[in-house]
Amino acid sequence: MIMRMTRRKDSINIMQLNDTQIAQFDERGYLFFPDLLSDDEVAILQRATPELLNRQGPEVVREKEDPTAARLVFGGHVFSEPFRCLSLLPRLLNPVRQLLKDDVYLHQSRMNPKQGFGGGAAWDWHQDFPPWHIIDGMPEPRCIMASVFIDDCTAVKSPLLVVPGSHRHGLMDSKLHEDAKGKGYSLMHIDHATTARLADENGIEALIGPAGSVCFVHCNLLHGSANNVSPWRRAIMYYIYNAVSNACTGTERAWHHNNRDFTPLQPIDDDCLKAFA
Ligand SMILES: O=C(O)CCC(=O)C(=O)O
Repeated sequence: MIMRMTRRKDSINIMQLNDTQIAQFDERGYLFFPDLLSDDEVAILQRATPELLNRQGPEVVREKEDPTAARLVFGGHVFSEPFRCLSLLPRLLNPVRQLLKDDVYLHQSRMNPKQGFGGGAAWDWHQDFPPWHIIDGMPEPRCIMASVFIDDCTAVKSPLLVVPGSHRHGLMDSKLHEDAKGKGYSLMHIDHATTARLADENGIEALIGPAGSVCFVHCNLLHGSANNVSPWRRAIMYYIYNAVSNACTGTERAWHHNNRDFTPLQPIDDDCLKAFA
């Protein structure tokens, strides 16, 4: 489903979702905007991406089959000024605050570069909320994953797959994925029978769109993706915004998994990325 957001340049606070869009998010669990960032903004973010991917340290989870390749890079909003600015754009923050009816802070950010030629391995079907609830002590599923397409996400680049409406089934039984054990991240997959039942009821949709598209995804929406066997990278930057009144109580995990700074984020100038041109 393709949406457009009302965007006027004269005020950073004026971009708002309308009632239909809010109702669609509640019904389907996601809202997709194919043209939220301009080509110039995308070029700036693409230039800033190698710095994230070349990072060494505990914030980087590596691909099982190729330890030289990053599978996830957490915390980019702290290491990279363009990605910090992106997280504070009114185009992202305002819709999230509207949908959650609260101020928000960043629970985590992570880039999934999904490298080509199979370098970006599959993600089994899962909801994002279970580990945040079980490990980080996030009380309720009042959290949204703003997924910013850094590269084009086409049908051949193993796009993110979602089961529309599955978030309405609440927290499903899930198990820590074998690949995540001991790696510091927390993929918990949903069993095949449940996935099949929900997919039969609701279908599966692929999130496809040009670089600069943004999808706001409910944290209980069932999603996954296949190996990227194409030659091309398909990077997505995920910002996990949590309602301030839903702050996590756990302290077990590092800041890049479970950020403890609950200060409400304030939108900055919607054109701020241009300063990096
Ligand atoms: O980007 C992808 O292919 C999947 C990532 C994902 O499911 C996640 O980060 O929760």
